[in-house]
Amino acid sequence: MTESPSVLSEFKDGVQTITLNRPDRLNAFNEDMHLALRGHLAAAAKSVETRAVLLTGAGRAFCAGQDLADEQMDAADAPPDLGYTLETFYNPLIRQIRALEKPVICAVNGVAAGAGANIALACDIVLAAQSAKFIQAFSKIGLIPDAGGSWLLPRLIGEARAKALALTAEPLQAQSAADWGLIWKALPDDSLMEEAQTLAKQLAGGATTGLALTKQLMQEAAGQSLDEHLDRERDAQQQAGRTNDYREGVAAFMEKRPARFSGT
Ligand code: T3D
Repeated sequence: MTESPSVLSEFKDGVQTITLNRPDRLNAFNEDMHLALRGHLAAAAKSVETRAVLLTGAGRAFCAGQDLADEQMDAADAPPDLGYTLETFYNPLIRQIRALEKPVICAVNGVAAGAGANIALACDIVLAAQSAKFIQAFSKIGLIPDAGGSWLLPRLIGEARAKALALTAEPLQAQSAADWGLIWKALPDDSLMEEAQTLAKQLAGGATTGLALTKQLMQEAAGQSLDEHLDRERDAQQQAGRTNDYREGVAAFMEKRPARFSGT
């Protein structure tokens, strides 16, 4: 296991498992944790062996968002430039997750609050422990939902629910999050990690280019007309059709055997 104080990373069966590791602070983000996570995601993006990423948290929380202990101000202090924090840390992180050409699974092991909730929601498939909850905590401290939250939430669950969650900061239980379509599944606490690992391993054994293109297409769709998007599908399918994995997928189907995808 490669270890840094604030983020752990472990490789097995084609899956890079990345664990936010500041449990005493409910895995709240400081600068060190941002930089460590960025480094592990960049390594996962670059590694040919890594074909899926699993993101989770150590201890009882997934992530409580920004470390507010770093944000305390005296009355005499000038107001902070939070735009800088977003531009330097959160925005690159969300872009990095969305651009990663491999599936990113998030196992939300406990409370996900503030930017912590929205980082989870930016992942491709979100599983959560039944005891976990999602909190758009920003309004409680006078902020707006960041880390992509004000974009993702209305798209995932509609404007009415998105606004209510953001304006009230009411916790949303994992099962309701799943029922609303905010996440993929809520699972019993004691089976979350096993199921997340099984899913990540399954995706790591998939046709990596096809999965990456699928992710990209889904993400682009909201900003395109059907006409534009049909062209994008044509180009992506052309690319997928040129992979070894497509050849293998068709051969495996015809030979009535499981496909052995190489990720090429
Ligand atoms: O730069 C910028 O600020 C811009 C970017 C902003 C992005 C954001 O994420 S803003 C939103 C920041 N997050 C929050 O407002 C959430 C704050 N935390 C909470 O509301 C609660 O802790 C939870 C609902 C997440 C969990 O509640 P509970 O009762 O299970 O735990 P707790 O007792 O509140 O927390 C346990 C410990 O973790 C506690 O420390 P202690 O008393 O044991 O020494 C608490 O202070 C600490 N902790 C929890 N969240 C944070 C935190 N410490 C620093 N920062 C936190 N965000």
